[in-house]
Amino acid sequence: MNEHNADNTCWNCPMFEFKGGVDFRACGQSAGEVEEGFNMGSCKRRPDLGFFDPSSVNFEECPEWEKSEYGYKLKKMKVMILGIDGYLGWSLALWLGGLGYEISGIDNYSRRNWVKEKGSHTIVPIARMTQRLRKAKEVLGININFREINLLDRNRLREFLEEVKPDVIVHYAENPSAPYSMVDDEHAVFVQTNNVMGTLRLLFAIKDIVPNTPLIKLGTMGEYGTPLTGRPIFEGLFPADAVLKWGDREWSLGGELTPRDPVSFYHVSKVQDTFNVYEACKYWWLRSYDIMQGVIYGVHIPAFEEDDDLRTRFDVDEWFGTVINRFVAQAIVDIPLTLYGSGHQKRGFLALSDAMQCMTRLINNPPAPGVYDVVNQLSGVYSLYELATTVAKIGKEEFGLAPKIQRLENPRVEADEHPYEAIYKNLPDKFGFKPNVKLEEEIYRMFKLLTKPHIKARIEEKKHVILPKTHWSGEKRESKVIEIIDKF
Ligand code: USQ
Repeated sequence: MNEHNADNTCWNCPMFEFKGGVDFRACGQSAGEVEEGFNMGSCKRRPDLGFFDPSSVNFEECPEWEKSEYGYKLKKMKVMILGIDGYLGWSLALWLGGLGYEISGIDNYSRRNWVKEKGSHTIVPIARMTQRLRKAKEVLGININFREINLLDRNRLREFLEEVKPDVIVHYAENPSAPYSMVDDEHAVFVQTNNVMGTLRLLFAIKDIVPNTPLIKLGTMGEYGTPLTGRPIFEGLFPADAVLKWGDREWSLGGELTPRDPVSFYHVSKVQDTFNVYEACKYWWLRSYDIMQGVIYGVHIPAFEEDDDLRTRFDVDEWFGTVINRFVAQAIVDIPLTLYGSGHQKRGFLALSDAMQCMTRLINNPPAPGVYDVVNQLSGVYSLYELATTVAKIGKEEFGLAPKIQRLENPRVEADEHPYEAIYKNLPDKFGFKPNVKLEEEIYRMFKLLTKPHIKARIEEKKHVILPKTHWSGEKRESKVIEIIDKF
């Protein structure tokens, strides 16, 4: 079968260095006099080719790109993961390391500290970074070039980029919690400063040091909100044939950014990032995929099974736990599953290992210079009620538990009755993504791991930080129970 990225050319490859005078700008303005041979350049890996037209070589023909399970991949591609100590960052490091990518990364351990601030800990124990790195090398043969760096530390970030000169950058280094951003003004200001300014620092550093290096940036489906008209949630940009109709006039909307309606100050930070990344691609011809990721769940990638010190973190507290992960933990320690509001809210979801597959496929398909593109990264849409009952049934039938569901007064401000038509075609259609993990299968795996006595004990120990107390109104109190459901 033809690999989905076989026809990509040197336009997409970060090894290609343009000769200069090229005008990639999205706005289409001329850069002035364009010298002859403007679309020529050379290859960093194959200097013997001299100057050539980037359209003349494709991935299938290039010996630097080899066939892999996820399309053609650049040999020994250097991937830098920002936020490598987190739930996703650590998983991606091991996943890609196992596939032969060269891994580097930064982190300042802030996730560990934020969870500590809540009085919680990761339910699945994780090792210190030195031990993680040692085990990755000993057990999996993966060398990770790690540096403790805060993304906002301009000089150290730049030094590390200079040292590594990555072929692609994955940016996970943000505070990911909606409730954390809604605690008070200190937290809201922190989240927006940390996330938005960190990304802005990064964009300038890429422009100055590695302008050919694609940025794969983690955004969120929560940027879009839940449009009550039921209009489809497109992938970041309107499709070419979308029109705006007003009175008897009509305009094309094709290619414009779609409206955003974020659902917390955290989600607002992601919207701001979207604009900053979009602008950077326009002004400086940077290249980026902005990933509108759904809620991730799960505990599994194959590397985790090799050694307990290789596992990734797993949070279930009210700030950092996400909904499916929390439900499973709640079922295990007899807390009725906390369904906020009506429970009819719909969201997009994706299992951890499917998220890793998506990232690999995006990395293997670098965007061309100046390209800002968006993918909605999810594999299914569920209502929260459906999820709660699925978790409860598996807990009951497979693990002998007696879970209940509690409908709670919603601490958040969000629509709980709404249409939801998320479009998520780019990853399967353009990048060849095929979800491998079924919801029930991953929930089963989660139960299996979390019911181990030492892990169950760690949930018990933090039972007091599971119920939501952070209201979008600013109040700090438990939510009232509206209904207990024990039949499903
Ligand atoms: N919810 C419950 N019960 C709970 C926790 C949450 O009913 O115990 C509900 C929330 O009200 C919300 C939905 O579940 O309607 C999702 O909440 P969540 O806490 O699992 O996820 P969210 O706050 O949306 O944020 C998470 C990640 C964030 C990412 C986002 C993707 O923390 O970093 O951006 O998922 S998305 O939801 O698609 O925006």
